[in-house]
Amino acid sequence: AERVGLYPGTFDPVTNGHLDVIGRAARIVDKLVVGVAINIGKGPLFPLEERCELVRAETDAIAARTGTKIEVVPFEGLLIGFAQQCGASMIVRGLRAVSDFDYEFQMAGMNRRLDPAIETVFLMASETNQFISSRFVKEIARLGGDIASFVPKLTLKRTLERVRAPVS
Ligand code: COD
Repeated sequence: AERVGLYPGTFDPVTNGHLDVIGRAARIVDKLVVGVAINIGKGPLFPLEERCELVRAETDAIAARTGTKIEVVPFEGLLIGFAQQCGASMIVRGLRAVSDFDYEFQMAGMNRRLDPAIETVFLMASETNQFISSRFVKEIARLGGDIASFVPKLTLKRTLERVRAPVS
């Protein structure tokens, strides 16, 4: 049977850290769904559609390189329900520092209670990409720092446009 993995996140915006995890996940599943959460709570910088567009722009090359199908799909509501809908047998999450652990540990535990058949799998990015976070990318861009080595090209362009846009 086809092994389907779901990599969920906010991707506001997608970074080289996310892409690193996607590349690794693509090597262990037959099909990878990248689930882009609406996540109003986080007050995203990018609207949902644009976050999806930016992820899509980068995943074609990964799909070609690994031979894995990659679908970028927006979702709303409960993650585990979306995972079931996708036919996913695993949820992929990335781990950076110990600081991610507590949140990820609780999330994996809760999701296991909700559906014991879906396994959460943690992947680490390479040393170069390990420390990158969407939150700091946005903060550095706002403060005029150079984010070129943290995000892919299109994301770089769009992020600079957004942080430079006058506040309306
Ligand atoms: N290296 C490795 N991993 C990384 C890196 C990096 N440099 N950067 C990010 N990651 C990992 C993150 O740790 C995370 O695992 C993933 O990539 C996505 O990151 P984000 O920040 O884009 O996404 P999150 O963490 O905001 O996503 C949270 C969800 C939207 C998945 C979560 O809130 C959710 O499931 N919402 C739906 C409602 C729900 O079901 N809630 C109950 C959950 S138990």
